[in-house]
Amino acid sequence: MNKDLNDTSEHIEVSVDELDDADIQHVNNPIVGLKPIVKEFLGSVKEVRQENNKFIFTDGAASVEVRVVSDEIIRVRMAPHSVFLDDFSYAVPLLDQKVAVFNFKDEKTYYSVSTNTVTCRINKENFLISFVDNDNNITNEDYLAMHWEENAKFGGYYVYCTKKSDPDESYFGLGDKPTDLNLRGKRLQNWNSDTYSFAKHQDPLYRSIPFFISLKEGNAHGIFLDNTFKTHFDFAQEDPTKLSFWADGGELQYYYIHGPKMMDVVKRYNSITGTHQLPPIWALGYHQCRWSYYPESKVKDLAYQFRSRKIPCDALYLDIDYMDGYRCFTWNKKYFPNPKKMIKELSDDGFKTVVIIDPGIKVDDNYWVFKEGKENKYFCRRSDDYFMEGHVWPGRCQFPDFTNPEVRTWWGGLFKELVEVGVAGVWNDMNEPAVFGSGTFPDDVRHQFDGHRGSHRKAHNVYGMQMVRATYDGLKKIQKNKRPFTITRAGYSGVQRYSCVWTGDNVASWEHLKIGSLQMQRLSMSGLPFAGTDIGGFSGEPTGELFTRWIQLGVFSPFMRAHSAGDTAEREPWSFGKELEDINRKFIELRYKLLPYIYSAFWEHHRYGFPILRPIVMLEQENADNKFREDEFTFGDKILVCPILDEGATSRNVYMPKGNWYDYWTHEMYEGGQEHLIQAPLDSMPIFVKAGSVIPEYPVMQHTNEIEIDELKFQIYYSDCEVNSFQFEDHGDTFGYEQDIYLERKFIVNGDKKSMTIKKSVEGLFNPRYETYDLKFIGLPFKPSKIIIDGVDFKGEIFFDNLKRVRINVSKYFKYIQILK
Ligand code: MIG
Repeated sequence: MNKDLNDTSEHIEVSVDELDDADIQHVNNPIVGLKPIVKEFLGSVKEVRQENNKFIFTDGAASVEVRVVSDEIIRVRMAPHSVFLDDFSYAVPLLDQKVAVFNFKDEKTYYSVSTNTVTCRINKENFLISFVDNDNNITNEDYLAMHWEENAKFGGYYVYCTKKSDPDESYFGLGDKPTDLNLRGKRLQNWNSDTYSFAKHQDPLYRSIPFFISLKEGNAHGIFLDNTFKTHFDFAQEDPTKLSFWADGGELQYYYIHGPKMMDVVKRYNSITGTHQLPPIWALGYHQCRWSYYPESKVKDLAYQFRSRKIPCDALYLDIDYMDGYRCFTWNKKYFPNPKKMIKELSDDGFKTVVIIDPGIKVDDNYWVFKEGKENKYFCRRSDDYFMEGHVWPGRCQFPDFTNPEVRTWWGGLFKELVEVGVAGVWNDMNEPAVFGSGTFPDDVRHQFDGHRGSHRKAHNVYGMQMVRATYDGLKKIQKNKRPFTITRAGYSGVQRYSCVWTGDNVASWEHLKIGSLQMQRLSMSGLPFAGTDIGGFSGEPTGELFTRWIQLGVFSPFMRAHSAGDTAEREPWSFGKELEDINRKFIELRYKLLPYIYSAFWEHHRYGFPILRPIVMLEQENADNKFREDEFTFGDKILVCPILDEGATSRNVYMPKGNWYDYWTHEMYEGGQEHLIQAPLDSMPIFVKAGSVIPEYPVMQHTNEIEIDELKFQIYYSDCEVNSFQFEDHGDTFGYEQDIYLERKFIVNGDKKSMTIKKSVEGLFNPRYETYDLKFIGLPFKPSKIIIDGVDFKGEIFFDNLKRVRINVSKYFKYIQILK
């Protein structure tokens, strides 16, 4: 397509026959034939004005706002007739961050807006926008001027942005897509969908996270298209030189997030959309779910099995059958005659009870939830004011409009009784929203959208997020200082502020084990690190081997829950015979041993925005081969996880990033920057610890509340260069950490051929009861003759074994330890 740059008209109109293939596919106009499809493009810049940190450019008719959000984040918005929509976002609660300085320049061919790290250039002649780093490298550049197309049926516009793509550029992110980690060459869309037994590459699934990371010649940046309508991304599929994203309505509004480190892009994305609260520590234990465990005797037996077989477990789930005719907030008294008593008994045994709550409210005038919703006009309505009705589990249902703050408050309050009964967590399902038959709501359903009214086209992708937000806020209010635990299926960017997610109805197959690993890594890179799969696969029957390999991956799933559909065989860690039960136990125990490490990784996310799972490409983004490594990742920054994902495999190749790595099981050391063949019979899984790490460990517990620690264990891995570690600790279930009631221990480990040192400092006001540490030094290259602690010779016994490990007990107040040859 040739755009006439000398055209002086306000916009440039392009009719459909002037567009090449790559543009035609963007055309999605339902009234094709009534009128030729015309795309309008920004023309040349005529004028610019500044309002604080915003710069508004216009071509005489349309306007573009460039806003400095932070040193590394710039937002771009486009308004076809210069009327910007309300500046409202469910995703971004923190729009203006600390901006040190920014500058505006009027150059010969372009205007520029720059911060300390990035410059946004707006070409005067053709309105093309580019982003440039401090070394004058263009990191991101428009291919076409932003454009739009009127939507005659609904009003508003389809809005488009087309940028250049480098042949070597890769793309990552976009949430739960069940496809290759590197998205180059794919076209994907976001429209929350209930996708039972989804297939590899199927799109879209349950969540809409319109955020991606580009990686080009080792440098990364991110784009977050904050638009809740159906959004589309073409990652150079149609044309290897173009990247396009567009939306079926709303405003073209995107954030450019500067890198160049992928890790920083994710952290910065989380800095605007928020991070998870710190989960209650029990939420990080092993959870057992099934559709459904009922009646009460079945649930009690399940609890009994866990404890008598000594398989750790923190939470049991009640799926839809606990309710009376699937009416939310009721109990089936035949199955559960006294829920309060049952939950109390489970709790005495160390089990939390989590219950499911769906959005569909049964149309039944004798049901108080329906009556309240009806009286107060809380349910969604169609364009002509009819109620939005659809069939789901309870039969004919109506659906609360969770985009209305008043409805959210009401909904949040409904949890009072469940909390009083003792329920510890809430699982929100079917909130895409899912409707039997039609799939979801029709487009014309109206939503309040926090005062920025819109149809379901605009509200669909945030419906689930607003439901779980109502749930989270309600629980938080009712439980006071106790951290809520919520889990949701649907979500939009920012949902991490309210909930963890699971990947929905997967399948008991080896392919799905791989898909699950990909989805968790991708969710983590997309700002939603607290995620997990249905361990074992929801539909279908896993073999014992598959289940065990899934439990192994599950140890390193941020959310670790086994779940299965009701029409499958029983699926507990002991369901596949004694031998596999023992292996499953060993790995669930590993989860509990690593809990203080896992909990610390969650703190690092909450406080600093780090992802929890980190694909290899994030660790070594300059190595081009890593763009395609997707079957291993680190959990936090110290543990390299290499799950076995193939049937019958008893070994695998492991790529270790540069540096030295210790086998978690044998303590053998490997040199990184290369692949190693690692043996992994069914009772093992390749796990490696980075040299210099300080890994805290708990004793095996049956649940997180079982044992008060009387001495904390640390494994300290020798390194010949300086390495930082930290460990986080607090009460485990309150918001005390917001008042600095927590403890963050920082360690620095270093070594040479003749000595090893470890320095410790602390931050925060929490003081655990135990007084000593049990320290195990691993991989020492020498036999120690002397240990000095804070300047004083250590007098106790020094255990040194043939695996070059030293073990000592020391006071928790130590600051400095030296081990000498
Ligand atoms: O229509 O509540 O993804 O985890 O067990 C199925 C029953 C509804 C779908 C969820 C699944 C849950 C199931 N639900």
